[in-house]
Amino acid sequence: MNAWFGVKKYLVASGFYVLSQAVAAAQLNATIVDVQGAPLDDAVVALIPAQQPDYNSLPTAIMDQRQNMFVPKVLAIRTNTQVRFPNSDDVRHHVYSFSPAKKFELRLYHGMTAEPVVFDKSGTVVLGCNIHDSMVAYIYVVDTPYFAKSDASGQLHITAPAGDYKLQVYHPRLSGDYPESSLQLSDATPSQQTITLQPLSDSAGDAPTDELSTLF
Ligand SMILES: [Cu+2]
Repeated sequence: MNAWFGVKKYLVASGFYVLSQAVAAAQLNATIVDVQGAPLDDAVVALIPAQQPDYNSLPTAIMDQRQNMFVPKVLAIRTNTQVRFPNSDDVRHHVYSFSPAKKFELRLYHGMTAEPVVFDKSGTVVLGCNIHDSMVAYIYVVDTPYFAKSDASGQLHITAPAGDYKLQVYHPRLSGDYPESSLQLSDATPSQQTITLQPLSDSAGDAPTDELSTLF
């Protein structure tokens, strides 16, 4: 057998190997806790790449209203995601936000009649209902497809291509902004992170009704 042909075959094979390594998926496993070490649910971690991957099709997200509550209380979405706000209650709700990332309102309605809303700017959007002051929810809009929300045991998992990211963390009870940090994901071993959130307020707070009353 021709030796050079054998080497060429090897080079081609290893070239494919390098290519497949370059796009290999890496994993972040994070545990979100408070200063006492108690697990926190509803925390959102987002990994921001240096360059955002292309938008393919973005699934529509749902922020439901059931028994005078928003469901879920925390929704994480990528920028430009369309969100529907069905009202599954018998009473009408009037959904609004005054957050700089998205100001909008859906006037008194129930069922599926509200037009979907596109969230085109990253940031925190606090939702309220003009009728029910206790209704509050949070939409975290992030410039990345790589994000996840912690479960009841404070755990979350993100799969993303190996590489360098900015790590952002959100939680409704977190006072102020969580300091942005860097994270390098390697495909060799999953990254294990424990993220401690502080200071935390006792409650997530009420919807910004004071701002609303100044509007009407
Ligand atoms: Cu309401």
